Amino acid sequence: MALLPILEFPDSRLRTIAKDVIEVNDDIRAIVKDMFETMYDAPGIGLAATQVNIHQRIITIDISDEKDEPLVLINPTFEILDVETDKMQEGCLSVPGFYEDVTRPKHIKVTHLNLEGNTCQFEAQDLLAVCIQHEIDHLEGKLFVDYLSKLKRSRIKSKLEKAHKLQAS
Ligand code: GNR
Ligand code: NI
Repeated sequence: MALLPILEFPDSRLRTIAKDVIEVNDDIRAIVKDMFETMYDAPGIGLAATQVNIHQRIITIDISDEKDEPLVLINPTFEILDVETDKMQEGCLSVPGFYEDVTRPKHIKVTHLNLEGNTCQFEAQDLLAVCIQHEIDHLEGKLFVDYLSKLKRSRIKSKLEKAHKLQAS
């Protein structure tokens, strides 16, 4: 049982590209358990292993109101099913306190391994599709602030750096 510290922008470790999980074993299942605890505690609707400084392709998600629909995606990939996009206000546990609109494909097909190591596929739309794309971006070293203007991103960076300096002193 462990809450894992969450890296915050502009920490360069958030730019690490995660590696595929080779085998879904008890070590991976222990990481998933800690990630769920960390995500529910934060609280967030999703968490990518990258955010807790574990550079393997593992995502936890729960977009339900009751927080009783945990979803684990190991080695996730997605295909865009529809040209339609959706603009949604996004936030990120690694960019605390900032919320900005991001446009992404609205309808995707996700392929992943489950906790038993079996390949699974499903379609996702709306908030779930947004969340999955946001988390897969993390595994690729990408953050939602990368979709914003340079000016907005640099303002967010300065404010967070200032906050981190205050926290350290
Ligand atoms: O908790 C989160 N909320 C959220 C809202 C809109 C779009 C994406 C997200 S994911 C975020 C948690 C997080 O940072 N996951 O990486
Ligand atoms: Ni995030």
